[in-house]
This record gives sequence, C-alpha cells and structure tokens, in this order.
Amino acid sequence: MKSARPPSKLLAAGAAVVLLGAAALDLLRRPGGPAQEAPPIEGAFTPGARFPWPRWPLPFDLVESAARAGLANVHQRVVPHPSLANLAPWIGALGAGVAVVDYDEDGWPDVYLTNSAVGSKNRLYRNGHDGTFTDVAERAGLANLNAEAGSLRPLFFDFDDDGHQDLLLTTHRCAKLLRNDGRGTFTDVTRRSGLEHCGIAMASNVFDYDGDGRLDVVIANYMKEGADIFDPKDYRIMFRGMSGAGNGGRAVVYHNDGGGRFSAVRGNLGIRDAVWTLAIGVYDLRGTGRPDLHFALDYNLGRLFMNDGGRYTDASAEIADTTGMSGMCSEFGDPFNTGRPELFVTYITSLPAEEKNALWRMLPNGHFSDAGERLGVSRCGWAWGAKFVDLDNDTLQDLVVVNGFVSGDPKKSYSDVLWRMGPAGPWMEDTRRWPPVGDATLAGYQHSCVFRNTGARFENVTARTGMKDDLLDGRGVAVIDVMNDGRLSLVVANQGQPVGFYRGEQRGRNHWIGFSLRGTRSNRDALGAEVKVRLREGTVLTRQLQPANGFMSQSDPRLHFGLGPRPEIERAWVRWPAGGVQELGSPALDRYHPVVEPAAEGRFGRITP
Ligand SMILES: [Ca+2]
Ligand SMILES: [Ca+2]
Ligand SMILES: [Ca+2]
Ligand SMILES: [Ca+2]
Repeated sequence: MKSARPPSKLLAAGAAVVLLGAAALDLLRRPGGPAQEAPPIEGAFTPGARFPWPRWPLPFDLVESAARAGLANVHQRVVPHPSLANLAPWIGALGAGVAVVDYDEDGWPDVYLTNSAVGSKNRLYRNGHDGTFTDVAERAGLANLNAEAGSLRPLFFDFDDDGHQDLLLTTHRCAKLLRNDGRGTFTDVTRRSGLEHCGIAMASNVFDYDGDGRLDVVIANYMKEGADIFDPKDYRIMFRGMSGAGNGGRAVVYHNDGGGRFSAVRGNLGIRDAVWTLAIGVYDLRGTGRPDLHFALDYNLGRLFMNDGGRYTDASAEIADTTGMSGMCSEFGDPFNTGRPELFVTYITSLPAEEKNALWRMLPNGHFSDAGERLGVSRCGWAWGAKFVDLDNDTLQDLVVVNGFVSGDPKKSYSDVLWRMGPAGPWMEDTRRWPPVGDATLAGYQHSCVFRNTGARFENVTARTGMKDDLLDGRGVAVIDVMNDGRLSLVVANQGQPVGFYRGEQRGRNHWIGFSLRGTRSNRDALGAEVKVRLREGTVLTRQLQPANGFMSQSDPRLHFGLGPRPEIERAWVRWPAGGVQELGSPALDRYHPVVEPAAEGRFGRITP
C-alpha cells in the first residue's frame, strides 16, 4: 500500500475541538497567559490511527543556555602516541564526563567536568544561586589533575564518612582519590587510601555490597590491563572482533575497610566476564538492601549480577535476549510507576551496527523482558548517555539520550572505509592493521533524543524542544536542579566539543517534591535508599537513589518526584538500605526535604512538613 487514505475531515475537526479545548485551558492557566491563538494542527497522520493528534506546545522545553549560565568548557580529547595516530580519533573518542555535586555543601548543586588531554584542566563550576556558574577548580585543587594522563570518569561520594563529598577520578592511566577537607579544597589521598587502581576506565560506581555502612567501589577497565596509549609497547589493544571480544579490561571491586582505606576484594565477589565495560549500573532490584549490578559491555552481551548476601550470582541470561553487542550505558528507573524497576541500555542503532536500545522491564515474576521497541525508545543513533528524568513533573519519568561517535569532515565517511576492510575479526585487535581515520566522520552529527513519557509509551519529541539543534557528540548526560525549584535541567558532556546545558522550562503548573537523604546506620550518602510517594488518586511513585548510573555521568543526588497538577500525598516513606522503613507523613509540596535516617530501628519519626 502506497499511502493511507486521509482521515475524514469531519472526524479530524471533531477531535481538534475536543483536544484544542484542553490546550486552550493550558494556555489560560499560564501566568499572565492572555487569550492566545490556539496552536495550529500539523498533519502527522499515522495510518490506522483513530484520530489526528494536534501538536500543541509541549508542557516542557529544554533551552540551550550554556553560555548564559557560564558553563564554558570545551572538552579536550586525549592525544595518543604518534604510532597510534591512525586510530587517534577512535581511541580518543571517550572521555567527556560530568558530575553534579554540592561540593561546598551550600545547598546548591555544582558541576564538575573532565578534560582528557594531557595538561588540560578540569572544571568545577560553582552554582552562583542565580542560574550562573563560576569555575573554581583551581582554588579547589580539582583543576590540574591531568599532568600525566587525562581524566575520564568523575565520581563523587563520601568515602570516609565525614560528610564531605570526595572525588574518585579514573584516567587514561591510574585512578585518583581526592579527599574533600570540608573547606572547599581537595587533597590527593590515593596512595594513603590503598585504592591504587590502574587502567583505562570509563566505568566506575559506588555501592555498599556488604551492608556495613561504608561505600565500596567497583572500577572496570575498558582496554586490557597494561594497555598504554602514551607509550605503547603492545599494539594489540583493540577489540578482537565485534562480538564476544574477550580481550578487554576487567572489573575490580574494592572494599571500603574504614579509616579511609580500601582493599581489592579477592575473588571479586563472583563477578566474572565483565570485559570492555562502558558503564556499571547499580540498583537494588529486589528490595533486599543489597545492590545488584549491571555491566554495559562493548562487543559483548551485557552482564547482570544479583547480590546474594554480599556475593554476586550471574543472572546475565535474564537480559541476553538481544543481539546488542555495544552496550553503552546502564540506567535504572521506574518511569511508568509500576513499582518494578526498568533498565535502559543504549546501543548503536545507526550504521554501521544497527542494533536496538533495550528497555528491560522487570516482570512480576522477577524475570526481565525487553520492551524498548514497543515503547518507542529502541532507536537513537550511536547512543551513549541516557537518563530517566521527569521533565514536566507529571509523575512520569521521561528519557533523554545523547549520541554521535565522531563528527569529523561530513564529506568523509569512516564507515565506508570499514566496509572496504572486509569482515570484522581478530585482525581488529592490532591497531596497526587499521586504515587511518584522519578527519573522517563515523556516525557523527546525530540528533539527541528527548523521549516524552505519555503513560503508555515514549514519544520522540526532540524536534519540539531546544535540543533539536544538538548534533554534538554527547557522552555523559547529568540531571541537575540548578535553581532548587523542582525544574530539572541537563548538562551534556560532549566529546571534543563545548558542554551543553539545557535549562528545563515548564509550561504547566505541576507540583513536585524532593528529598535529600542522609544515612546514619546505612551509608551516609544514602545510596540505595528508596523513597515511595503514594498519591490519593492511587499512583505510587518509586525513586531509588543511584545518581551515578547512566554513562560517564553523575546526577543531582536529591530524589525528585513530579506530582502532576493537583496532588494529594497520602503517604511517603523511605526504605533505608540498612533495613527499616521511615514514614515521612504528608510533607509539603514544591520543596526539598532533608531526611536523616533514625539512629536506631523502631524509632522512626516523621519529618517536619
Ligand atoms: Ca554548591
Ligand atoms: Ca569525605
Ligand atoms: Ca561496604
Ligand atoms: Ca514527565
């Protein structure tokens, strides 16, 4: 069939009257909103659809505001040794990381951005409380960390339980641990801490796997151990084929021994076969208080490990029902408010690989099923970072995905070169076998994806937001509430390009609530704690505190709930990782509530509304 019959004009007009009525009401509700002209209906008839869907303005927008906000970093790529020059753009295609952290504890989230060139400076943008930021990295001691090897993944957590956020930074050589002294400055304590990890690592996360209240660390190397891109002695450092490439780096778990010390865990808790890891997602999938782990692997199927009493059982078969061999991110959430977690994994969904993003839904029987295609999120180019984020505060978390591999000269295509190279295989391991990338493009200039959650599925609305012009090579994407007003914005770390800052704007008058958690019996950062909010109309929202999931990003560590236009909170409660549930009463709307875990079980009080 060539084309669908145009739907009847009468039907279209009837639907338009009903739907435009709602749109007009929405406009009238806006502050100072005069009787504006109703938005025009734009075609977009889907064959078989029952009535046309008018394109009234989205209830939210994402407005590019990096320059206005003073976020000025242009990510600087690593430059490998000249003998690797043929693959420099590929080897140097990862590194733009972002972390949102309130490093000075003034109640306003700040932004840390990494650079990957040797000698480049990282940026710590302090929130000025007025929508702008100032780089204070030099003063804080977090700028000059790239003297020997450039930075990759920044990860803030309180490793020594003193209430100050410390920084674990992976690089192209060895990781660094920097202790926040509580006066706005950081000191390198890597050697003293025993956390001496070496390897090229984009993937790291923190979790309290044994429930002792101290945050443990997992770091996974991407390339094999010993790979040195600055002084190569071995050129067999690339992947050995596009699937089942076992020759990448491994994951290592470090136990937090207390007293500021870490030690590598012998036997690695049963975590095996995590190679070429790009991201590690942490989530307590079964509410045991012990976090489970997902590894997004390049050139391999992803791995899922369930925490059984502090050791891990391989449950990867649960999520193996896919041909995806380029797992890039690991993002957990509960976007449809079912009370069961979902796992979103990005893949390469454009030439030359044509895989599909996966949205693994946990079923009531505990098994997983991929609904990515059915729910409309299976395609978004050569995709990297992704975050669930409620952009319009309607209770449903939306999904943002950033993408693009290497945007070089648009007239030169490296995929054409790859096609001519013949079949993928073991030859790929040796960098010397690859033709030069030069300034060619490989899956570059791609549109990011803003997927709006309609309650039934996700709808790609990028073209109707300020992200429509974003063709940069996105890597990490982090969520931040810059003004502490419940409107969530995005920081996008773009590879070799300027940072993106998309300020969240909302047209409706939806309410929200947020919680800033502090553990006492549990880890102080309260990672793994879960808050539920039950609304009188029956919806139960669940958000678990895991801000470092995704890819190369760490988001605002406050739990945020969009609540819709007229919410009545019937009950809100926290489940702490150490066990025990704390009732929060019916806390006031439209603000963040600090919540401290009661020191003893059975003495759970209510927080002040
Ligand atoms: Ca701050
Ligand atoms: Ca600390
Ligand atoms: Ca621990
Ligand atoms: Ca939403």
